Amino acid sequence: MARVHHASGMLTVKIVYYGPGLSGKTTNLQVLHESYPPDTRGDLVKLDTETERTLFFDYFPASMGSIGRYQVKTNFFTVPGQSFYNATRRAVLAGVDGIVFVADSSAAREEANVVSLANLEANVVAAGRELDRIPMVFQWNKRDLPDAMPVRLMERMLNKQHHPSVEAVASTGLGVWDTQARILMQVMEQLRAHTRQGAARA
Ligand SMILES: Nc1nc2c(ncn2[C@@H]2O[C@H](COP(=O)(O)OP(=O)(O)O)[C@@H](O)[C@H]2O)c(=O)[nH]1
Ligand SMILES: [Mg+2]
Repeated sequence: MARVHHASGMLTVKIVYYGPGLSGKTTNLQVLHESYPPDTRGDLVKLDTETERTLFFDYFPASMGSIGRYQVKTNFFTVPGQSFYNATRRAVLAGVDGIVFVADSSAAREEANVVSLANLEANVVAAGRELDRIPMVFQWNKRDLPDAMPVRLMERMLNKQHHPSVEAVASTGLGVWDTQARILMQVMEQLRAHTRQGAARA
């Protein structure tokens, strides 16, 4: 959950980009990083192998300005998609506030999307949490591909809880900002709801 540091007035939120290998998670973070004004973002740390795949994860922090008396900072992460990096995925997911599932629209990656989503659910459950209670956005990426599956089909296959979804071509930047705006909106709504519940209990 989001960490509130009352003394310093800092609220820190963690967003994780999940999905199969090569679906466009690193590309999302690169575009997003460039979109934030330089004085609001920290360095983008990319740990890539020579095959362009993510070895561990990518990360950057950004300041969102203030909400009430709190300065909000968001840490954006990606996970490595390949099956053998599950320990890294679990570590990155710890304390996540919002998840963007970057699905590859290529028909050739249909199974890879399903496997990655099942892996996400298993890792969330292993951490003692429920996926249904974590804010989530689906991104249908690579809409430019000639073998892109119909969005209708992807919604039915992957988005059974009807989370918000965004069509994207991350390599051109299309949909990248909208995706993060939607996940941040959901995370903030959940935080507000928790704050209200806390106030009601007090
Ligand atoms: N055609 C197409 N290629 C994309 C798109 N987004 C990312 N890519 C490419 O897909 C490859 C894998 O992207 P990357 O961000 O490294 O995937 P990751 O493994 O999920 O981090 C790279 O060559 C990207 O340029 C897209 O929307 N359309
Ligand atoms: Mg990557």
